[in-house]
Order: sequence, then C-alpha cells, then structure tokens
Amino acid sequence: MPGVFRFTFGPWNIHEGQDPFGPAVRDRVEFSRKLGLYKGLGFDGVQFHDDDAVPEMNDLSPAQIVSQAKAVKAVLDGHGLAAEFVAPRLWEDPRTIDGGFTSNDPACRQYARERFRRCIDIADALGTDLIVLWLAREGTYIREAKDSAWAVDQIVETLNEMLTYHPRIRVAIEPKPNEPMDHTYIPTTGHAIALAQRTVAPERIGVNIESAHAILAGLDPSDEMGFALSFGKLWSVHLNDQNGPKFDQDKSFGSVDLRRAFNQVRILDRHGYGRKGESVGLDVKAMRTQKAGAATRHLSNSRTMFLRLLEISRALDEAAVQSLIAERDYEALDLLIMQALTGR
Ligand code: XLS
Ligand code: MG
Repeated sequence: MPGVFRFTFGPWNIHEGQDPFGPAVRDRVEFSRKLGLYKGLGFDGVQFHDDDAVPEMNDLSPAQIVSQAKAVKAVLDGHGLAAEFVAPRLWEDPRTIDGGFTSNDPACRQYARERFRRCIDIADALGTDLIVLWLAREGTYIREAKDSAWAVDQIVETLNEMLTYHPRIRVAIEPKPNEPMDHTYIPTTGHAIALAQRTVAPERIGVNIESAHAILAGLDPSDEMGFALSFGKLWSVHLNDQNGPKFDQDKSFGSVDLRRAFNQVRILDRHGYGRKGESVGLDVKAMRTQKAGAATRHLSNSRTMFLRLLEISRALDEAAVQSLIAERDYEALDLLIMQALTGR
C-alpha cells in the first residue's frame, strides 16, 4: 500500500536567522501570523514545542496552562489545522543546564519531569496523543561528568512515570548524536527502540527520525527509517538535509543529496507511511542570508521536492528494477536510478 502524505512543520521553522555568531536578521513573525501561512504553503498540521503553544508556561498553574492550550486548539480549528505533536522544550531553562532527566541535581531532575507532565497536558488539550522527545542536553561534554548507565536508567524511569501519568500518550524519541552536547545518550534510532523495550509500555515508545541527525551519526536516514518501520515505530519524521558531519544545518529537503532524499521518500512510500495518521514533518530553516519576504520558501521548496521525488519513485519501471535485482546487476540499477533522477 503506497503512503499517504500530509505535511507539517513547527513555528520554529519560520526563523529570524540568528546563529551562535550573530543576531537575528529578519523580523519576528508572530505565532498567530505563522498559523495563517500554513495552508498557503501546502501544510495541514502544526508541530509544537510546549511553550510555542503556551508561552511563559513556567509562570502558570497547571489549570492555566490547560486553558491557554485549549484556546490555541480553537485557533487551530479555525484555520483547519491539526496539532501533530508537542515536544517539551527542556534545553533553555537554567535548571536544565546540565540536562533534564539526567541532571546530577535532583531538584533539576524534578523540574524536568514536572515540565514533561505539563507538556503532556498541553498535548491533550491540543488534541494529539503524540509527544516528541528530543533529548537535547541528556549527555555530557566530558564523559566523567555523569555515569552513562545511571543516565539511561534515569531516562527509562522518567518515561515510565510519563507513560503512567497519561494512559494513552505515545512518545516518539528524536535521536540526535551531538549538539548541543559533545555526546548525547540516545544517539540513534536503535538506541531509542532498545530503550522502549525497558519501559512499562514499549508499544507507546517510538521514534521521530530527523534526516540531519542520522547523517550526523554517520548513518543513512532511509536505512534508519527502514529500521524503525520494520519495528512499527516510525511515528514521525523530520525531513531536511545536511552537508556532512558538522553542526545541525536543517537545510531544505533534498538540497544537498537528491538521491539520499529520494531513498527516504521511497522507503516511506513503499511502507505505507501516513496510513496510520503519521505526518511528514519538514524540520528545515531558511538560510541566514534569505531576505524576510521569502523566508518561508524553504518549507514549500522542501514539500515540492518531496512530491517530485515521490513522482519519480512511483514512475520507476518496477519490473525492470526487479529483474536487475534478480540478475544482481547493480551497476545497471545504479544507472537506472540516476537516469530517473536526472529526468532521462
Ligand atoms: C533539534 C531538533 C528539535 C526537535 C524538536 O535539533 O530537531 O527542533 O525537532 O524538539
Ligand atoms: Mg527535529
């Protein structure tokens, strides 16, 4: 069964252009204005950080948080948009300097768990059962700073607490090997899926695979996706592109390596991705040099490339592909794919 594709992005993907070396270069676009841009760009769903939905949530009571999130849900409904997931933003607060769940300070660990619970409440109010968990600072700059076995146990215990806190919530871990940390504890899809097995509800832990994160780990994103698909655990994707192992670039999908992008589209399509309600998230950022007026083009361009590569994948002569595979003539198969990608 072929895939069914609906597209999502997060408000952080319309970005002011600041980087670690320089300030914003574009005006801030208000969240309410961003919501008005989704449909025109070809997107049907919104990915949230908890405080994208409820800013300053640390200053609010749990009841106030839920009521603000419900108000956001009404605005989403008005735009015909759905919330795909909510992710706890656990990397900006002073209490998460040394990580959240794996901080060496018990009071900081407590804060991180509390924040996770509030994030789950927000997801509930926005009408989604999916939480994405990017373990941003759950790692170290130097190995001696934390005990890595203890750290993994802390993550398992936290997940157990959350799975118990809400009986239906599902958590898609978004693995990333580094940045901001030197090393992060759950760096790959395999780690995330192994971790799931240690929780009280393994069937409610899956993954969100980001192309760039897999590339940073030296892995092929489409094979990572295939691994997760084989386990029935691919619940979201963050498609983008990345020029080698350096900082996380969030480049437009397909803009570095078209064939690598093609293979991501192909594996998703061949395994009916989207038929259980999964979305195609595009975690892309406009270049810092981009002028404000067109700083949403990276989103529509990424979607356009996805759909173009989907067309190419579906138009391949499958009989020819199968016969080349049977003959083990991979040189001819290589050429067939390159010809398809170059339009001849
Ligand atoms: C950062 C991540 C982040 C997550 C959501 O590298 O991609 O944006 O997708 O928390
Ligand atoms: Mg991401």
